[in-house]
Amino acid sequence: MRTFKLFLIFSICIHMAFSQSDTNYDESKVPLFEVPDPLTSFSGEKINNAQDWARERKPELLQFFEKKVYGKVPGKLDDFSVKVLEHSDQAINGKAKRKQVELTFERNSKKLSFTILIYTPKKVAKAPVFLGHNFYGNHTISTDENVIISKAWARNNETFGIEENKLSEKSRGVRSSRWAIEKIIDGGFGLATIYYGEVDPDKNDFSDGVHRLLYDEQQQEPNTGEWGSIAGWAWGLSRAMDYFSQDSEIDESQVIVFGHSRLGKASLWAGVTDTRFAAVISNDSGCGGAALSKRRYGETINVINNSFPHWFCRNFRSYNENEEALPVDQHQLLALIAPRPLYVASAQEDRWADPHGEFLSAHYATPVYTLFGKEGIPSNKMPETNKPIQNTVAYHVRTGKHDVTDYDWEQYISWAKKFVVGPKN
Ligand code: GTR
Repeated sequence: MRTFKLFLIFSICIHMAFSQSDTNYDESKVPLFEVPDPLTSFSGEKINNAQDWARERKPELLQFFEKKVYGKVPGKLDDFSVKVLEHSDQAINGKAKRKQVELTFERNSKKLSFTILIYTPKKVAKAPVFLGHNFYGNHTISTDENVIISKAWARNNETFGIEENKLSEKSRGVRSSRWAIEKIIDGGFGLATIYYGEVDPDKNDFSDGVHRLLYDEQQQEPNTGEWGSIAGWAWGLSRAMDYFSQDSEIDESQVIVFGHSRLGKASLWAGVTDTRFAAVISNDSGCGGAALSKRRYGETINVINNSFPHWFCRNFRSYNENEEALPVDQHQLLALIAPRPLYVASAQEDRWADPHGEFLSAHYATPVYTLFGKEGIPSNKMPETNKPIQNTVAYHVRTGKHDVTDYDWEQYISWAKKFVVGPKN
């Protein structure tokens, strides 16, 4: 166990804790806390090898995060029908194939469909693929005019021309800057993406989206301890993985699950719960993602549970303003991905997501990677901005804001070539 030698200053106005004015951005005010040891079990037993980790420690940690943080999926929902809505061999300047595949799930006379937009490089017969949700519809990730516009509910956004919660032509390509498709294709990777609102609309309303397919009669919302939206989005990523196993153009053993911000929280949870994902990327995932909760820097558990009551399971609320009671922290979530490659990325100006807390989390997950003979983030000293550390666990903090940039993708591509596709370390 290690202790931060930092001072604790109590917030005077606990009741106001979810207003941003109370947000702590001062490193010297980060509370003193012990970092829970990933290699000591809840009963105090020391874990010394990969077998004991897999047999004893990994299951109890996984169970904790499932019961107390993200929530349990209350049943199986993995039968689906597949419909190829559109495909072409002439995408991305003739370098890629495009496919739009709709998966449909049915349960208790309720239906859910979502569409995966897939680009694969023509030069690779069976491509490794980056898979991630997008925030505003598949048609926003590029100017490709053949991408089908989702009919699902979307958050209004004046800048993107999204009104009355409907997506339209006006928003085509508005998020192109976040998806370096050409670089991905040129790098020999495919890209698959899903509009997360088709899996579960991002609002505090459990009458729509995937959750309702698993309700008992009369049930209106998940029970305490059952899945919130993050687990719902992670579920969608796993179903895309199911589909990939039947698509001959995709190498299902080389799928890298990716996500930004709330969708980075979802990619982490998907990577933890579904070991078929070969590697995991968290881009600026922050609180409830890669960042250590006990630091209470930037967004806190109380703030996130009050702003987004539908993201986590209700049990997580017992840690509002009560991080010291948590027997775990998010570095142990990261450790659950071991020995698979993991990339944690931050942005310098994204203080809300606590870049330092994201870095430390990757560092404190490292002893578990070491058990497997893999290299993590050995030093507790944060690297300079724009100086990535790329081992099986990788980390960078780049200049700029909360976003996904070409710089981020360039790092992910070069790292994935080495640790996912290339000779495994
Ligand atoms: C913020 C939220 C963050 C992060 C972000 C995003 O409002 O507080 O945890 O998820 O949204 O997803 O862009």
